[in-house]
Amino acid sequence: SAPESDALAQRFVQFALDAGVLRFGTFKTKAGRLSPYFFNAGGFDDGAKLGQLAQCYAERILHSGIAFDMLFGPAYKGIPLVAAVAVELARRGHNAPFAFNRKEAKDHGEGGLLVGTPLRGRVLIIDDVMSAGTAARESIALIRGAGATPHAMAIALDRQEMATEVGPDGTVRDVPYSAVQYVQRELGLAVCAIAKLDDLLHYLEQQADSELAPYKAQVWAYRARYGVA
Ligand code: OMP
Repeated sequence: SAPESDALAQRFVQFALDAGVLRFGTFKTKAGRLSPYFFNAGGFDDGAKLGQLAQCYAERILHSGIAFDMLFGPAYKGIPLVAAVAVELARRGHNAPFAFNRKEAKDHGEGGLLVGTPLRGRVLIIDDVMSAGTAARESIALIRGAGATPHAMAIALDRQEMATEVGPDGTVRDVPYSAVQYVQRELGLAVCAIAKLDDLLHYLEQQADSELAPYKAQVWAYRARYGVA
């Protein structure tokens, strides 16, 4: 039966499908898994789509009640995201400073790896997708290194799949919890996602007669193989 969902998540799944950001087929993820779906946030590639995406983040962040003193967007994909979300939060009466990082340190001018307001206080990380959690760990280390507190994370999609870890012998293995669960339970951050795999499944369950119907079984099978409770 269809997993539970909410109106914002369902609107967002529809929006991502219409924008071609969410696609079905055969894709290889960063962790090397063959996935029947892929979410490419780079496809929110015009002003209207980026604005609509920012509205979804702002709505999820404000409804979740997460506290924050500033926003951080990890390079590269998090940079336009954090800027757009900062504009939308300000429009809703929650103006907050923001910063982002460079991947390469500059050796002239103002120098350094960070651009924007110096990291301080409770930082809310704005990122696109969480699968195995590699990107999240990097942001958290960077914020701690700057003396600020990685407090929360807002993402567009939580794939709700098993995180991986490297064993003592160097082999990569699956662990029975997701990256989001790890970041929440072990690192103590609050995490909110506009949508998650369960919301996609809820959406597919409503599509009995559409051209998406054949993908329903594939996505369920992927969840059975790699998903977490
Ligand atoms: P982790 O760093 O392992 O959590 O994976 C997140 C990254 O995976 C994203 O930043 C993307 O580079 C990529 N990704 C997507 O963008 N969309 C997906 O649907 C799946 C992945 C992925 O490779 O797992």
